[in-house]
Amino acid sequence: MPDFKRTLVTSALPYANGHIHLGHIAGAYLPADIYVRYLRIKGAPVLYIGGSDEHGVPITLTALKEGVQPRDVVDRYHSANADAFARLGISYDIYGRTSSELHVDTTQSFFRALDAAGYIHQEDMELWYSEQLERFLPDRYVKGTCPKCGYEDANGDECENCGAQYAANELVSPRSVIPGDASSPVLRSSRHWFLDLPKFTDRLKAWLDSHPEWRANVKGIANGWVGDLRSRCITRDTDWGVPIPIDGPEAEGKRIYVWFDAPIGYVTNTRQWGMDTDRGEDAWQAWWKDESSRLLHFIGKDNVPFHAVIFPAMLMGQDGYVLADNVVGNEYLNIFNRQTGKSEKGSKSRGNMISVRWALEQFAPDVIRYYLCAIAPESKDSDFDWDDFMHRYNGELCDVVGNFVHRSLTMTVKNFDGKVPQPGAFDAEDQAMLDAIPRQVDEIAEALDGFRFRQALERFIDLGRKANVYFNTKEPWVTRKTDMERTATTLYVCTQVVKALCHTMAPFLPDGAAKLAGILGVALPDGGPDGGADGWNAAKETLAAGAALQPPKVLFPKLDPDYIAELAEAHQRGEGF
Ligand code: B3M
Ligand code: ZN
Repeated sequence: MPDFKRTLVTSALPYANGHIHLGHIAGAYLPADIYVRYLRIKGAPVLYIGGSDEHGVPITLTALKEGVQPRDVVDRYHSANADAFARLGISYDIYGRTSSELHVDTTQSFFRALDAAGYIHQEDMELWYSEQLERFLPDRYVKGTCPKCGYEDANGDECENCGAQYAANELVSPRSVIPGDASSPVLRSSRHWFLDLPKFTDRLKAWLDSHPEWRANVKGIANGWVGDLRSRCITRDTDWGVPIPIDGPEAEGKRIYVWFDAPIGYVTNTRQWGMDTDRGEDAWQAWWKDESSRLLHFIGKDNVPFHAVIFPAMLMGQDGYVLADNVVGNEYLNIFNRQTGKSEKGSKSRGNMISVRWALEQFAPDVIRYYLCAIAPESKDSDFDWDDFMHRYNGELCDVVGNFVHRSLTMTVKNFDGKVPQPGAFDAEDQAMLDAIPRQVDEIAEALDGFRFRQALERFIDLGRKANVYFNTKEPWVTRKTDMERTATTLYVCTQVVKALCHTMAPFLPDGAAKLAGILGVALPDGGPDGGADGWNAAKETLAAGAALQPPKVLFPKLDPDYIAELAEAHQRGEGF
């Protein structure tokens, strides 16, 4: 792997047409945030870009159904989602918007550059049209019967049931979904712009082949696409979107397609960040156009083709852009239904999803972060299950790590005047525990470097398990009555483990880490775009005897089973949003 000077991390831009939910968090946001926080504490320069996706049919349809303007919809959900992310501790450097003026500029310059390089052409297409409303019905504005599987509620461009994608005119028995539109859609010709994806086939293949380390699920989807590339329509008949940068009647009533402009939002938001932070208009280029910059996309599985094929082609078609070094795609978070005893697909329309804002009304951010990382759907789908949620959090984070930290610090503060005790000679068990610290810290790092977040968290808990075994073997509550030097040595060793736990929990559990750092009086460096001190390997450094400790507080309060049962019932009634 080349030596990268900086890392640019992106998380998918959620549509600003609804509240973000735990499925989103487990897929594209928490893993990215953990990774970014890990780089920050290591002192590696990193920039984390996010924002709202504010164009496209999902937004205009919501506006239409509510009888408001698309602008009203995106304003509402952009701020609601920015707030939910912030409260959960998803630590973006910027949470931007694709409805901004700057984004029009970035998108149009992509379009122009690709057009000038010969990668865009025009074609006439047959599209559904409403004679009653005198407008085209792009994508989800029409529903009908799937030409492949016969599903009767298929969208105009794709079938949710079988996953098929098809041309509009293949849809059987189309009907308009616009309220009040009683006419039957008819086919009408419209001229559109297409991106010549087949021209990128060889380069895309070579690039994908150069990344054997990517997750199998992502590689599989990407290779499938690259094996069968067709030109893709990148414009739509709509008035909500980035205007096509072409003068003339053929562009009238048309806009750039949302999936062309959305990933460009990462570039726009990097530009915006540079200006907001007074680094200048060109600051974004160091992140996007310098070979020593590493680009990472964190996304849900359904977005893989756009991040591992189409957007990379859009970058390849211009000069100087870096390509993603990894596309970390996740599977889905399902919901375990306690009544049926079955796992079901989580979705807002089924009423079984849990929104971030609702979850934050019930739990501290660290509680949610812990469970979603513990069950992260990395290589296969996973289930959100209330019993499992309580048992994992209470049984692992509270009982193993929280409990060890609390009893170690309480005994130390009480028996040694609020200071790290002076140890005596180490016996074999002390030494084994001390030796385990750097090993375990490196193992957690190794998992994080490989984007295996579940495993990283398991290794973190494992350090707590080892520490509890040590504590129980040494019985400082017994030796305290007979052998103060022995007790001092034991608690000195325990304090070193507590310190390592503090540094290593920081990427996963930022609030717990900050509290604990305050108690220990240690600094947790939090670098950023310019990098900083290495606070990760500082986990292996000793906390000197004599260092002052603050009285401990409970880091991770336990969840009450009755309360969880109540919430599970409320969720079952559909109140989780
Ligand atoms: N808004 C789809 C989604 O929210 C789309 C992602 C854009 S990423 C550039 O899942
Ligand atoms: Zn189908």
